[in-house]
Amino acid sequence: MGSQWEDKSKPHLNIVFVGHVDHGKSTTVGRLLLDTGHIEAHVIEKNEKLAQEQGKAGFGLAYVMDGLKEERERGITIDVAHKELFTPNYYFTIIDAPGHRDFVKNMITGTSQADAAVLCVAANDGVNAQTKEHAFLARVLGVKQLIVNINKMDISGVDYSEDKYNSVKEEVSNLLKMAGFNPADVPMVPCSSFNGENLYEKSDNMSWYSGPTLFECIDGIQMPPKPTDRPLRLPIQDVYKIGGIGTVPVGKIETGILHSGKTVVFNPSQKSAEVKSIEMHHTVVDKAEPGDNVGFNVRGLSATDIRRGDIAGYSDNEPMFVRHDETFVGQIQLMDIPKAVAAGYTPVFHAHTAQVAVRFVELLEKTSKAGKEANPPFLVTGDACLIRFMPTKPMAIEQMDAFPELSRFAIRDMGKTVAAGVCMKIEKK
Ligand SMILES: Nc1nc2c(ncn2[C@@H]2O[C@H](COP(=O)(O)OP(=O)(O)OP(=O)(O)O)[C@@H](O)[C@H]2O)c(=O)[nH]1
Ligand SMILES: [Mg+2]
Repeated sequence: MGSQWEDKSKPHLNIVFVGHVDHGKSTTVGRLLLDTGHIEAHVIEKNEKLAQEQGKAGFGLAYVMDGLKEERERGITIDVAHKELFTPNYYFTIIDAPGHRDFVKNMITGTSQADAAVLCVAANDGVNAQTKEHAFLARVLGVKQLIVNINKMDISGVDYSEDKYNSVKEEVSNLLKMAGFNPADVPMVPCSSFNGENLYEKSDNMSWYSGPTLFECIDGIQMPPKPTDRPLRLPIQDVYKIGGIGTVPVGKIETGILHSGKTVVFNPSQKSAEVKSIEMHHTVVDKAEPGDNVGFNVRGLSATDIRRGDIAGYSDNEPMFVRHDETFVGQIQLMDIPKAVAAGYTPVFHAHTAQVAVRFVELLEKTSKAGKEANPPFLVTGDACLIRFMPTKPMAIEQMDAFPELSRFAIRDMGKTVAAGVCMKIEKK
């Protein structure tokens, strides 16, 4: 079934749905697609019948996105799924991320492709562990525009209460401030995705709310101007070997323009190659811009010469990287760390598409509620600190003042995100 707004020449954006497990991300996506005519009612009816047979009544809408057998049996999203959504202004690719803490890695992959995000927060449950973690990760991974769906307004105990909405809204605003978003720039919509209230159709049960629907917020997204006049930076998401074509790295352009026929350099692999052709949405293009997800064919490199975590640029302004015998100074905010950490701590850093174990070499200056402290012996949850770091292997990262979009990182340890930070200064040897 085609949408009334279908037109692939409209500006394209990737939008990811994130938030704590069970807060209604997949249901929101299913409901949006249904109410806007992207899928037909009988599909949902069939899904709902199937869901009921599996003891998962109510999951008919979520099944639109949760297609895997294990997802349907467990009633959770495990891997990211993609769907097209057309609005009057945009052509979106929707990315539905899993909320379960065991699958944050998949959420990271999905979010690193996204321009915008919808954070779903169930009104009866408020801000939870992965609400927090996903908000921080969205910021670190370069999501430029955020929209909040305060969901499940229909549920017993919430009963469409404006007071309940306001208290969750305040809780979310505090979180967003901590994560580095300006809450004033983030629309928040009280919804019931289960019933389809304030998603596409307005709600009669929340007459106290006069703002836009979730669909209107999504259609009204204003993206910052594309940094086309900056040097090329293209973080590599994956590298494929395709029979008859050759080596095809894929990724999303952060800054600059990728041109067919020009030579790119991949760092930290330090390999160069000519771009033979570029493909976007299965169409060959001559050039691609910031925000575009591309696959491009390079001449003379094997699929093992370059890897995920490399950044491609041009040789007149190569992507920066820190070798394993070099250091960089960064400012971090500790979100949630089970024990105190000190110099020597070596968790995994996620920056753009790279994942590298990085050592805390020197704690330079701590900022806490008590004020500032030089060379603190250890750090705990809530502290912020300027730290000198050393990666265990070469890592592409940029300074905040040069490429803010590639300077941010998340720190993960023992299966959870413990801190978020930004690279201030690279110390080359
Ligand atoms: N009452 C009510 N229930 C909802 C609403 N939205 C979702 N649900 C229910 O919440 C449960 C979880 O919904 P999902 O859409 O699978 O949640 P999710 O956020 O995608 O979960 P994960 O992907 O596993 O993190 C299902 O039983 C839904 O029917 C809502 O607006 N109101
Ligand atoms: Mg889901």
